[in-house]
Amino acid sequence: MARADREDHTPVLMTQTLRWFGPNDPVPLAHIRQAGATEVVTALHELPNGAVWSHEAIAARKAMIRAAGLDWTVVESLPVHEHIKTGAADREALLDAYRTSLAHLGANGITTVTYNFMPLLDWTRTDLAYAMPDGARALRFEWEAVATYDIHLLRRPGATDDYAPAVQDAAARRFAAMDEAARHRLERTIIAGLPGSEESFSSAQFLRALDDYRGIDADRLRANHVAFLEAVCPAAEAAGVRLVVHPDDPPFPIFGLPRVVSTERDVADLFARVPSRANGLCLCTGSFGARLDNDLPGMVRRLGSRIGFLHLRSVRHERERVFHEAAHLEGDAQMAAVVAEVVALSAAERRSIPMRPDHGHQMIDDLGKATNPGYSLIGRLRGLAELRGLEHGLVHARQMLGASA
Ligand code: DNO
Ligand code: MN
Repeated sequence: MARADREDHTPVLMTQTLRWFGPNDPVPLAHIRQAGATEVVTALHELPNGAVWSHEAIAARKAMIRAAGLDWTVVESLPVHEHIKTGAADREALLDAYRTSLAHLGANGITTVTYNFMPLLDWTRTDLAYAMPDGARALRFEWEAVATYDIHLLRRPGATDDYAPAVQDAAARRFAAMDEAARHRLERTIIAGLPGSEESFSSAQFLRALDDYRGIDADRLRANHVAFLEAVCPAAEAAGVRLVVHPDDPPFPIFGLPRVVSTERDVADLFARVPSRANGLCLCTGSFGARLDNDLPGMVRRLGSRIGFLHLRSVRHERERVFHEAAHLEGDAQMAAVVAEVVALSAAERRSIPMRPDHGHQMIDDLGKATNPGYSLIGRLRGLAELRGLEHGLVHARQMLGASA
C-alpha cells in the first residue's frame, strides 16, 4: 500500500479540550489533564475588555499551561468591546487593539480565537441549580422568569409588549409570590454575568446600558458585525489565526436586544458577506440547539469547512423558550448524529477539530462546592468521557464498514 493510502485511513480525532478560567479557576490544570483533555481553552480574563493582550502576557500563560502537560491553541474569548458592536466613535482604536492582540496571539501559536457578538449580555440563564431527577444540578432557562424580571424588577419601558399575554400573566403571578430574597436571586442570576461574560450589571446600570442600543436593530447590528470582520480578518489571516463566532445563547432576542448569530441562515449570510477563511464558526450545539428549527447534524455537514471549534452539549426543551441543560448524550441535540457528522468531516478534511464538552452538571463531590456555574469539573469530565467514547466507537465502526475517508 502506498504511504499516502495508509495515511488516509488513519483516523482523525477531535482535539479534546476543557475550558479553564486561569489561575483563579477552582479547577486546577492537573485535574483537567486527569480528565483526559490535551489542551485548555482559556483567555486572559484579568484584562479589561478592549485592552491589548501583550506578547509577554500570552507567552507567560502559555508557559504555565505547558508546564502542566497541556497546550493552549484556542482562545475563548477575545471579547469584542460594546463600542465595536454599537459602532461608537472610538471603535477605530478598539479595532486597532483587537488586531494587535490577534498578531500577538498568532505569534504565540494560538490558531483559533473565539468571540461572540451578543449585545451586553453574554449567555443567559434563569436558574443555576435546577435539580435533575438523579440529584445533579443543571442550568435552566425559562422565558416566564425573564418576563418576571424584565417587567416587574427591571421595569424596562415597553417590556410588556415583548411577551405574550399568557406569559405576562404568569410573570405577574410569579412576581407576587416571590419574597425579597427570591427577587434578588433572579436579578443576580440574569444580569450579574455568567462565567466568561465580560459584563456584570445592577438593574440600574443595565437600564442605562440598554439605552446605548436604542436605534440598533438586527440589520444595524449585522452591519456592525460585518464591519468588524472586514476590519480584523486581514490581520487574523496574517497572524495565522482563525476567528470563530460563538452563537447567541439563547438564540433569540431578549430584553429587546437584537441577536444576529442564532440560525444556520445567520451564519451562512455572514460567510457570504465576509468570505475570508479567517471568518469561522464555533459550532455550539447547546446554543443553536435551543431552537428546534436548527438542524444540528445538518449544520455540521453544510457549514463543515467553516467550523473551527466545537462546543458539544445538549439541551432538553420543556416548552417554547424553556429548556435545561441535559447530560451530553441526552436531551434534544441528537449528539450521536452530530458526532457522526464531525467524524466524517474530520476524515474528509484530514483535520482535528478542537472540541470541548460545553458545561456539565454539578454533581458528586462538586455539589455544595463553590464552582463556576456550568464549569464544575466532574460533570464536564463525564461529558468529555461520553463524547470521547462516542467518537471512538463511531470511528471504529466506520473503519469496520470500510467507509472511505
Ligand atoms: C455557552 C457557553 C458559554 C460561552 C460564552 C463565551 O454556550 O459556551 O459559556 O463560553 O458565551 O463565549
Ligand atoms: Mn457554547
